[in-house]
Amino acid sequence: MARIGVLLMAYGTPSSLEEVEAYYTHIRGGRPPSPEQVEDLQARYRRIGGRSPLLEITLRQAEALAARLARIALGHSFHVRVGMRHAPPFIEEAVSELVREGIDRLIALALAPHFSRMSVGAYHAAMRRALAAHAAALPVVEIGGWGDHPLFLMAMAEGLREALADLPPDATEVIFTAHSLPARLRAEGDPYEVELLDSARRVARMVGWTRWRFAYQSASATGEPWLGPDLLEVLEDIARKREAQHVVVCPIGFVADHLEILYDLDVEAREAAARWGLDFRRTRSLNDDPLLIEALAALVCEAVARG
Ligand code: FEC
Repeated sequence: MARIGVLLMAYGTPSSLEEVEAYYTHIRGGRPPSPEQVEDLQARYRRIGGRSPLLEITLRQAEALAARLARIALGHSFHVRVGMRHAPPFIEEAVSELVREGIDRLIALALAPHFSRMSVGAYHAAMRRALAAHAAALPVVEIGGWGDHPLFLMAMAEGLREALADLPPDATEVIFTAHSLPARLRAEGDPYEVELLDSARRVARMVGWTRWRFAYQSASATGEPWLGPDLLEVLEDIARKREAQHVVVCPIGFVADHLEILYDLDVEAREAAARWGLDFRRTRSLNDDPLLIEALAALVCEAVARG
């Protein structure tokens, strides 16, 4: 019987407003943010109740995945641990724990469905560094982009169908969104955009919805161009051209409620839409939706079969 470690990785969130500065410094690769930047970020957390639910939701996803894998078993024992990129419990701590538990192989799965060198690639790099620090020569399977997984697409399509249920098709625009990244990735041949557009196209087709477009959200002010169009520009454009009265945002690049959903969409984009006279809705986040958990379990089983 093999002892299989499953490392579920997500972005990470500060546990309190006092932790925001350390968190932000970590995101910036060790460069401390200015006091104004810290205050601005703390203000966003305050608007969503003081903290983000990301860690709790990721732990729930891990618990549900562990329970599902225990039922499948395949003659193995699965050890599911959560490792965050920018806040405790860090990826490094989770890897140490799994090594201590004596796993004999590791499956690394980022809770971000679309691969980019700067997101999922960086999660895997952190995992590899942590393993190297233990001189642990374990077989590792890194699960790459999984935004084309049928169960993930079905879960997203179900949420979109629910959100559209009472809306008139001729006055409603669907906007799929994902976290923006620096635009230089395009020239580098990063698969992020292609994978995102493919997911959006498939979900729209599953729901039978033709009035949709894609926008990026949550870009940082780093002084370089980021992938666009930005969601707020798209909302303004729709309102100015009177293309729709209702907009439904489907954040297809995310699988949990967190700051970028609860503030960037539910506060910032909603307020902007209201200023422009648009009725704003968004699809529910998957969180621990059984279909998402089933998708994650299937990805792990495929990785076991491969590796
Ligand atoms: O709920 C929470 O507390 C955490 C929410 C959160 C998620 C998230 C996901 C992604 N990010 C991605 C890329 C970048 C790049 C930078 C960047 C900066 C921030 C900041 C905060 C933040 N991100 Fe994030 N991200 C979340 C939160 N992100 C806070 C810092 C303040 C700000 O800029 O707004 C720029 C780093 C730099 O300055 O150099 C790049 C990507 C994702 C989606 C994939 C994933 O979940 O990993 C890509 C959730």
